Amino acid sequence: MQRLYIANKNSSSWSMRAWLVLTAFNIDFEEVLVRFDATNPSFKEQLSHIHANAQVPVLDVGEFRIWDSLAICEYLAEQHPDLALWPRAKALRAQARSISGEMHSSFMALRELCPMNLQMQYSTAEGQALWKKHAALRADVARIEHIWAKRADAHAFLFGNFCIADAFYAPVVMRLKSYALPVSEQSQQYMQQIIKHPAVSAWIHSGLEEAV
Ligand SMILES: N[C@@H](CCC(=O)N[C@@H](CS)C(=O)NCC(=O)O)C(=O)O
Repeated sequence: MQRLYIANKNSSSWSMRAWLVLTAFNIDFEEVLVRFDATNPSFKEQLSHIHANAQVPVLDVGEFRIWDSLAICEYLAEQHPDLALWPRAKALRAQARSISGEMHSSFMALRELCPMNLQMQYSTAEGQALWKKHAALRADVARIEHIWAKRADAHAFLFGNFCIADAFYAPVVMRLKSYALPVSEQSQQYMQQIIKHPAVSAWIHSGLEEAV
């Protein structure tokens, strides 16, 4: 069976994306979690044995390994044409790929200033302080809100049903929530949709249970 190597569910946002796609679409896989914290000083060394780039996620499909979250999702979409991992309509699929690529390569201020940490309850004041101080953070969130606002149905996922693009934005939802960053009502509706999704709730549940 294919095997997905991930790090802690509390904090590994890239692992979360690939795991969510496999789980949301009921694709069989075995999960191998390599702990990334003070209890495991050999984390990096362990990762280097899994793949030379020493990062997670890595999907081992038997014949070969795939070492990038977006490449893993593209591979899964190719392997399961029967499942709508990307939207079926060509134009929507192109948009979904564009915003997933944008997530993959952008939003550095949000990623650096607000790391994913499911167990951390920041006070509103902490989030507000970051918000006031960093124009780049406000710009990242404005762009993300613009992307989310384009969805056709405010009560659905980005392209109707949950797809790879939603998995890519799920860790963003976690960050906006933990740091209580000020977002519109419309964005909050999307965040609720993501949090309620069974695969996302399962990930959050395990992340909250993890020893730190
Ligand atoms: N572009 C990579 C990024 C992977 C990445 O940065 N993974 C983090 C965990 S969330 C990692 O392995 N960090 C450990 C390190 O870089 O030492 C992907 O999309 O898979």
